[in-house]
Amino acid sequence: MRRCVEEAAGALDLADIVPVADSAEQSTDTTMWMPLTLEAGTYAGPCFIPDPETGLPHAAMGMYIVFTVE
Ligand SMILES: [Cu+2]
Repeated sequence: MRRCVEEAAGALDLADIVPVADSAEQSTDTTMWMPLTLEAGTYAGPCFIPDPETGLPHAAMGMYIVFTVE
């Protein structure tokens, strides 16, 4: 499983992933702002809430963002 994930991520070493923040669940159609002070680097913001029909985390359905702090 880990090998498949690494290949899909383009040789991303999962050991390099460091959690920096998390959030509580929120209601549908709401917005949450999370003030963070981040060091330069590349970050990912995935949603791990499961879809009620498929059970897949929303991230597997495209609900994530990858961004860079310079
Ligand atoms: Cu979501």
